[in-house]
Amino acid sequence: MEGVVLQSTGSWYIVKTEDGNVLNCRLPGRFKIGEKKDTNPIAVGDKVIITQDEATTDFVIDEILDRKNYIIRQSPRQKHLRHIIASNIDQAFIVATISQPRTSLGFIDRFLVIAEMYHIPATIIINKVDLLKQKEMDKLEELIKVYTEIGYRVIPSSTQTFKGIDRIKESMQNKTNLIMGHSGVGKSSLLNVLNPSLQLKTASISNKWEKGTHTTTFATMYELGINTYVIDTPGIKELFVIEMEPEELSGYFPEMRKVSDLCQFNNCSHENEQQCGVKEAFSKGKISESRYMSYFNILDNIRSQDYWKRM
Ligand SMILES: Nc1nc2c(ncn2[C@@H]2O[C@H](COP(=O)(O)OP(=O)(O)OP(=O)(O)O)[C@@H](O)[C@H]2O)c(=O)[nH]1
Ligand SMILES: [Mg+2]
Ligand SMILES: [Zn+2]
Repeated sequence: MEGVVLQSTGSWYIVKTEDGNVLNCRLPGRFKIGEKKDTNPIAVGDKVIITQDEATTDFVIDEILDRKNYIIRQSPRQKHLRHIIASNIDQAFIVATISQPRTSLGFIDRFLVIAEMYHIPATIIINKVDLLKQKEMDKLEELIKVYTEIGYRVIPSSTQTFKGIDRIKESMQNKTNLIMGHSGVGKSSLLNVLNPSLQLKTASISNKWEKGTHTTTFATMYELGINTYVIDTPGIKELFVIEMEPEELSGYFPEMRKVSDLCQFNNCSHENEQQCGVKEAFSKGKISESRYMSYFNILDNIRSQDYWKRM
């Protein structure tokens, strides 16, 4: 039987089969030794073949079908390992907030670079806009301007006033969607508004602080409608760009990619080189300051990873 993994807790895997049954499956030990650099051999979104063990009657995952794509992050606890967040996704959303909690532009940019790296279309949701005061509204306008100019879709939203909900719903239609962001930005709350029958657990951020935990603990795929799926994920504190060469980076900034033909060298780092399309575009105001800074921050970070790799 073929199925799709809805949730993986490490010991059990919840799989939805093609005929609509939801089964608890085990994973034979041989998979766990597979790719040594991954913390999880099977991720949400994986298409698998399952069989029923005749002796124990347990359902067992027999085979993982090729992944169309996947999105990975550095494992938070074991930095040399990678954690597959999800696979076979059509679109990724970052849920960010201007306050309560604040999401930095650097975090948004790291997310966008990772999505570009895996060729996954990305959308930015700015949630909790009902809380914004005038000064923060100006920030929101600026953010919308910066990112829409580059070509990203930005959707301001609120689970309180329902602003943006129809746009989010429409953009998720007929796709498998991944939702990521810091803890407390309202990822699960948004899904509850998109489909009230989900009844996902949510908690106020002061509650999260007290407990020091995330409310959502396992990445899980839910059905939002016919042929429409969404993967809710636990909040993440930090995202790092990994497994990228420094000279590739600007190719994942669409506004830099556009002008890098004008650089004299094709491996231009856009730092001190004389004839540089990116520096020129920046000086003309065609690349925003925050994006330009994010580029150099990520560049520094991947260079230092490279340094450690060579040690
Ligand atoms: N004012 C306001 N509060 C919101 C909005 N969306 C969510 N919240 C609140 O924010 C808090 C956190 O929401 P959750 O949905 O649990 O956040 P999460 O992103 O799923 O968090 P983790 O599961 O820990 O990653 C809850 O108290 C929600 O009621 C919004 O649009 N406006
Ligand atoms: Mg949640
Ligand atoms: Zn350059």
